[in-house]
Amino acid sequence: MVVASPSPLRTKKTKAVGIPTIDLSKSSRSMLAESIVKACEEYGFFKVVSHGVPKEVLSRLEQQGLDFFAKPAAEKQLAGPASPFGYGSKNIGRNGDTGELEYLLLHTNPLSISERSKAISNHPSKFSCAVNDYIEAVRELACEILDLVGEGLWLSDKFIFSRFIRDAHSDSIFRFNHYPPVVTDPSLVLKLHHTTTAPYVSTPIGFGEHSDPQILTILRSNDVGGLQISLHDDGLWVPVPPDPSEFFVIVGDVFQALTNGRFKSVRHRALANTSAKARLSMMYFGAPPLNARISPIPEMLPPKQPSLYKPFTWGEYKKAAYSHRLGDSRLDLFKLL
Ligand code: GA4
Repeated sequence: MVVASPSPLRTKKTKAVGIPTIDLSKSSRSMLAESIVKACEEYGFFKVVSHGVPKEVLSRLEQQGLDFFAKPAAEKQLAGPASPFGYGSKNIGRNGDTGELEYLLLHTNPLSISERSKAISNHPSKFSCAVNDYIEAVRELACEILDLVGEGLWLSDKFIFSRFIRDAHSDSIFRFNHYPPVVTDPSLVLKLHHTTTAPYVSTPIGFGEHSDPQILTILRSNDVGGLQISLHDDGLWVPVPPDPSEFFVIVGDVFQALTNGRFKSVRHRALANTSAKARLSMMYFGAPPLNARISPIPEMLPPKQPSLYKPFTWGEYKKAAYSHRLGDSRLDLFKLL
């Protein structure tokens, strides 16, 4: 069932909006399917509760993230630079985007995780085990959501979406973002640094505005806020109150293309963290194999409804994404009309 979340936050240039919430333990399968499709169409974003992923899987992964980011900078650098996988700090992508964060980017392939974990943790098998268990659990959740979408859209092949991320060659990735507390009080910045350079006057950015290129993203964070979504082109941002026990689902560009624009890949961003505690978020980005061909599925192309996008492979799309800036509208590059 879709319910409005209680008492959303209200800050400058933001809008109070209830985030759609899908309770997987309630409602019939067909009602769930209908609610998820509606949330993907209207918001491109929703929260999932009663998801069935054990708490222990979440806390074990969180601890691994905290342990890594607590290491001295020089030790963390041994796991970098992120090109694209590994440890990165402040630089995002290859084209000059920056943010007030540090991160770890990993391919979800267990072999690749096992290889990388040696530079990340003093207990590599503990780290890779925590990451693999988490990925396995959220992949299952993602597949369940994708199958419900298939049912909600009345597709002849209900598993068409989940098959992409179940594929052994799926290009899905995993990301830890760590947003350390930043100082925003201008007078404090001057006192701290004894400098005349301009201090922050508005809230700095943690991770700039963008849409996710993949099919869908499953996000979880600790109890520190910062995530915002943009629902309409009205320049207003909707703050997403953090909920460490639940997941948020983000529609990506490929889902928008597969549904011929019926689903919206939501633009989102994370503000720099102005609280005293660090924000830690973890994302699973569900993607097809590199050679998978992406074009609107037949049911999304009724007579007189032309395809909005040129067909592309996920590899082609990814290449285009990585050669542009974070905030660019990548899907526009493949628009037909
Ligand atoms: C956004 C979603 C994922 O975090 C990510 C990001 C990637 C990166 O950080 O390397 C990108 C960004 C993301 C989209 C455009 C390109 C690539 C940074 C960037 C400027 C891992 C992804 O797949 O695309």
